[in-house]
Amino acid sequence: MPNLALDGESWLLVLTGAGVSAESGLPTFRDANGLWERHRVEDVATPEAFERDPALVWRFYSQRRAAAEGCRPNAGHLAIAEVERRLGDRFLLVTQNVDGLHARAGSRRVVELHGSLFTSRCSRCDRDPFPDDRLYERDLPECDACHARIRPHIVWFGEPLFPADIHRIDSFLRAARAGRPVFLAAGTSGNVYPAAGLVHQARATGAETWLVNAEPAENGAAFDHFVQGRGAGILPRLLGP
Ligand code: BJW
Ligand code: ZN
Repeated sequence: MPNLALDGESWLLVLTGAGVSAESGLPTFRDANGLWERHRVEDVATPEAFERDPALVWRFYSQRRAAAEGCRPNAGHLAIAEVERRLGDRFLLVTQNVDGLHARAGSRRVVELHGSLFTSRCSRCDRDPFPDDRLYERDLPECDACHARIRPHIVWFGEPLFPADIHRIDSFLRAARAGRPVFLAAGTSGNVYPAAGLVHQARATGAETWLVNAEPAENGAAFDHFVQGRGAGILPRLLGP
């Protein structure tokens, strides 16, 4: 089993996707039985879907809130939290997952690139996003300030990422040039951009690039190393001292 051999010079940027939470019991998106087998993306994960049928979108995200609350971080999440404790500020985790499992495993330097299941915001005014773990079926929430609909704080297709997140990733990669940058993607199919382009950005800073995934990824050709298999088994050994 390979090991990243991280040392006092290493700077590690980790990108995770749904495959990392699969062994906690949460479905991925694009596998057989994945979320996109059971729901049309255009019905539940676009701003147009929310305009058209907010109750359907809230049911989808309420079910996912309940599912995420009912499961626990696995050995992959824990290994990622552990390596952060060793590297400190030379570590950054970028997750496409909205399930909150990395934070529950102890990760602190986390960018939630596609938002969070447990945060909501107004769909119209710029009132701050707020923590929210309620389940909505028919009585949908409205903004206290402007009475527009409250929506999940999720980045849907066709929506831009949060500028502060992009800035944080760019700053980390710039700082990493001072040492030995390493990029690791885990449990992601490499289908969704801009996240799938992060490997190219990391390569441009001179990073060595690793992929851990159950199957070859769409953007797999961009990685120096591919370790095929399950995250919960591989990550503790790959990231271990
Ligand atoms: C295991 C495992 C185990 C299983 N161990 N492995 C450039 C080119 C082409 C298209 C575009 C482009 N740039 C932008 C686009 C459009 C679009 C896009 O990428 N479309 C593609 C699908 C073609 N991107 C966007 O719209 C993005 N926005 C944007 O670009 O804005 C630009 C803009 C600028 C200015 C103004 C306006 C716009 C936003 C993308 C948002 C994605 N949102 C979603 C849903 C919301 C979150 C949620 O509800 O959870 O995010 S889509 C969905 O896919 C979700 C995920 O985070 C994301 C990635 O999926 P992930 O994590 O990779 O999961 P899977 O299922 O695909 O893969 C899991 C993998 O794990 C599999 O390979 C398994 O084998 C593996 N696995 N078990 C290890 N145990
Ligand atoms: Zn409002």
